[in-house]
Amino acid sequence: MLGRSTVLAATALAGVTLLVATACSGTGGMMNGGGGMMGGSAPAGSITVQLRDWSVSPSQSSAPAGTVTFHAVHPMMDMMNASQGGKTHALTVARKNDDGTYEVLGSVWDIGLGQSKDLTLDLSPGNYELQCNVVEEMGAKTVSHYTQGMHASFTVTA
Ligand SMILES: [Cu+2]
Repeated sequence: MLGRSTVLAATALAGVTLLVATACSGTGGMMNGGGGMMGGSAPAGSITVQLRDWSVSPSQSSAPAGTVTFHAVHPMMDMMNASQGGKTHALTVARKNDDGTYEVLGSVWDIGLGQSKDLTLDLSPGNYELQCNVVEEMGAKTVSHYTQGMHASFTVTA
């Protein structure tokens, strides 16, 4: 009697373990709130934005108005440049106003080497800029990622 219930319990436990393993492998970034350790997988329909020293490169430079998800990636290959800064990057989506000023709509910060974070926004038609606004103190000098070239224009169409 005792032996049989032990076997049943073990079988049930094995089933649960298998379910958990399947759920994790399917979602990637789930374990740490969307900041996948190894880059994470891009959500369906998202625009991948490569953040490197010193460039911002979206997989497409425009999107139709509505909900847009940016999958911001700081690729492992960027480690070659680590000595000049760029330990972490960030992604800010800013709308460009007619008077030349920018209005920040959303940001994700602290994207370390090999990591990614997602940013979902509801965008209306217009001109935008994708920016990395990280500013680092490198000894005596201040390194602004934006000034180094980390920005790209982005268009939202009607
Ligand atoms: Cu940066």
